[in-house]
Amino acid sequence: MEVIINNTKLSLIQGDITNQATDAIVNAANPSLMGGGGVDGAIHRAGGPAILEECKQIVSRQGRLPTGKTVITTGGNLKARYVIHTVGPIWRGGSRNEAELLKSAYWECLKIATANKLTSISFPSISTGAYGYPVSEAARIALRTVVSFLKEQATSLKEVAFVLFDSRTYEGYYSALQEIIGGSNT
Ligand code: AR6
Repeated sequence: MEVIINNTKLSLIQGDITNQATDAIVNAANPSLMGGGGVDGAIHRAGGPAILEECKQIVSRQGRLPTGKTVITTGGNLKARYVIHTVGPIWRGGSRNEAELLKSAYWECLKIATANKLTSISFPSISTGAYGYPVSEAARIALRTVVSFLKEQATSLKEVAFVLFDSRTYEGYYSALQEIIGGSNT
């Protein structure tokens, strides 16, 4: 599924983000930036040691990455030139500022991509794996944040893709996008 927002294509794809050839892919990391399971593990495996090397340098300079913030590194052996690492919130029932933190993770990725004049970016479904965020709520926040950014901010981005690993997650994002572009909840 795809829609155009202010000259930028927003698309939903089911697949493996490590195969994406966009300028950047986003990693759902943890504050240590030392790798992990899920999409984080897959990106470090596919991209090779150059990514971890740069993450180590960043952490030694600026410390752990707070939730909702981002850093950018090489894409190593990936097709993508860059990896934008962000940390989504751990789901703790919804009253611990999770929604704001998840929004911030997406917004900061779009900001750093724009600051680096990138034209395309791919996102995974941040926080909905090991961090336990319910997919339908996370999808609404993710897509609303991207749509608001594209409507409000000048950006170099011509393409924003969500690369969703399994059909359940894809369906959650598909329903959320239909609801948002249907205009009922923007
Ligand atoms: N391509 C696209 N999506 C993927 C891929 C892939 N190759 N592999 C998994 N997913 P998770 P989180 C999906 O757990 O919830 C890590 O250990 C997955 O099916 O990767 O933000 C980090 O180091 C799910 O839909 O990230 C942190 O400690 C989505 O990516 C922690 O997990 C996110 O699942 C972060 O947890």
